[in-house]
Amino acid sequence: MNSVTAAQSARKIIRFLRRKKESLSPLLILTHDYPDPDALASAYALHYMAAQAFGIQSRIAYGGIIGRVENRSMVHILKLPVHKLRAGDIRKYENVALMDTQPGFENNSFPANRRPAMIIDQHPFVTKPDAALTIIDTECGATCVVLAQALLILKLEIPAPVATALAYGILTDTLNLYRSPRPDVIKTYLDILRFCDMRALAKIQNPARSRKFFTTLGKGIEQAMMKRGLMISKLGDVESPDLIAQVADFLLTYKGAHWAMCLGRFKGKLHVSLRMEKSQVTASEILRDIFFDRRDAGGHDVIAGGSFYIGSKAGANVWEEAEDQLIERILKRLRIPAKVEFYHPFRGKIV
Ligand SMILES: [Mn+2]
Repeated sequence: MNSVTAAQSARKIIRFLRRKKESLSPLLILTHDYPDPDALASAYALHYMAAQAFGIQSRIAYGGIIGRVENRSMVHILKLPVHKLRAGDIRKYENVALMDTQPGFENNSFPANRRPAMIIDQHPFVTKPDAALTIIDTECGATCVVLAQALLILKLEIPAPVATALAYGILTDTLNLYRSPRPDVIKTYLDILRFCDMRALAKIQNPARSRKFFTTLGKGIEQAMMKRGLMISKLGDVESPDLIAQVADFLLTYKGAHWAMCLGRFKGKLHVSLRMEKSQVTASEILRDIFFDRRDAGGHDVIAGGSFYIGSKAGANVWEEAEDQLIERILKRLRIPAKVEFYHPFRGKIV
């Protein structure tokens, strides 16, 4: 059992920044690719704290794109100073802080042969990562809880955009605080909430959705197939990997679905999202078990994701084979008998 509190981790970060402030500036704060609200909020809070309390200049960068419409509206409404990672960035910056990810994870653009200055993450590691400061708190609910604690401990003024980003990061990563095992997670959220812009938060949570979102969701529903509480949907090519996660989230809400797995193709990679109802087993462990390389998957207790390269010029049969293999493996892993047939719950006559 992990008995660390967010405050203990936060104090470690503060001590580290205080001790290293001269040598850390300028700092590159790198999130995982296709950053989610937690990664964005963590990076933004570190960026703000480093400058305000320690005079450390930093730049926030992310690989991939910000795909999910809520996340784009978060960046837009809160005016988050985040930038797409440029080709020379990692070479240029001696100091890199990895947020909500770790070196060696497939989900970030950090080279495996470099040692980051800082790692602040909540995901269980496969091999213990090495950095000047490593904070991995697997029970903090969201990585940004630790950063929020640091701001509170420093008694820094917390501007509304920073607080709003943190609150949204905590809400999304903990499924509205449902998945927050420790009382200090809820306490941190409540402490931050009074600095929030609630109007901005509501706007971020209810963005206007594109036609692409609806057509992808429509395809996800049409393609959905079910077998003993496991719902699987193959989306084919998608415009952004975030859509795969969103469709998986949605399909899991179907009555009787205990598991939802969505597969989608994006830029030569097969992306997989796995969602589960309860967490007697860990979703990320299951996804790792069925992947060909365990390092390509990660996540939490009820949410997991991963991707691996198939090839941008690969033929349809190569993609299908990889998808079918994953489906075969998840059935085995969940001990669902092969002889039970899949059925399409949303096809056919509507009565
Ligand atoms: Mn996170």
